[in-house]
Amino acid sequence: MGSKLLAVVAIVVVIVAVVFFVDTRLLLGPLADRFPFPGPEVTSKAVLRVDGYVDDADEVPERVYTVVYSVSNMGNATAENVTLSAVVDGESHASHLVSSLSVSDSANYSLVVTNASNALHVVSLQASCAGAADFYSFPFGADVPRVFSDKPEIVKLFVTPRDPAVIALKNEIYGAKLPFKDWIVLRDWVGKNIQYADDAAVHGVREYWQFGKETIDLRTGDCEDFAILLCSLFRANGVSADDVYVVVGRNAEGYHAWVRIKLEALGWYNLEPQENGLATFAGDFLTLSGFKAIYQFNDQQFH
Ligand SMILES: [Ca+2]
Ligand SMILES: [Ca+2]
Repeated sequence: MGSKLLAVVAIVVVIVAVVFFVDTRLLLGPLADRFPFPGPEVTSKAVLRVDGYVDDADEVPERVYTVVYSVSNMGNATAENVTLSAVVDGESHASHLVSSLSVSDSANYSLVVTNASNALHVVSLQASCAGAADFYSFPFGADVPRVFSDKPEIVKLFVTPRDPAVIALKNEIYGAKLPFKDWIVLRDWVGKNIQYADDAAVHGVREYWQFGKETIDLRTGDCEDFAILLCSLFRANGVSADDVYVVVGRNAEGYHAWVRIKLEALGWYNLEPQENGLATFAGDFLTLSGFKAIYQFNDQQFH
């Protein structure tokens, strides 16, 4: 009886492990190729993407900045009646209506910001049409403050799924992809390849939030740096802004930051980015128990 029970437990453990850890597409892919099941229907859909940067900065004495921005259709169907707005420091600077945007086409614009102060300015671009929307923010004029902040427009800038360094790392991690689920592969890389280091030891200040690109270069960081990089990687990998966040929280001893992700079968899951893939479930639970969330954010949202 005892050995039968053990066998049942072992089978259940294997099934649970397969469901949560293994990417069944990779296991079933070769089978599906041999026995062609009816595949998913190809749907036609417009997919919008906004992009922008500061092209020309005449800093002294007038502080005039030229912001170049665009909306592109990355989907496989024409986008009709696309609205695009550019907001600088919370004030609308321009809005456009593109009646028709063909597949792979872009509409390009620029605006000039005059008499900008030497403080931090934030540009927010938003595009939408029936069935598609995109949003992107970026700063100019001054360095983003690197200390703990509860200002949504500041903290959102730290999650950078469009940074070429983040995208390159995501692609590099997949170059050596094992048959595990995407979120396990990405968290495993971050947990194994980024070493913990105090902000004081690396930057000489008590608190210093690093952009994902900086953590990739340094290969060191503390809690928020791990969480910001991992959240940026998840977003670069296509996880919706509704489904993954950097969480800033605290317990009796102090502040901590981690990642919260919505998993298919499991729902919301708190993940300790300093741990590798083996820590999934038990390790995450032990490390994060006792912490209470203060706020959560990604590049598009702040709650
Ligand atoms: Ca820190
Ligand atoms: Ca830091």
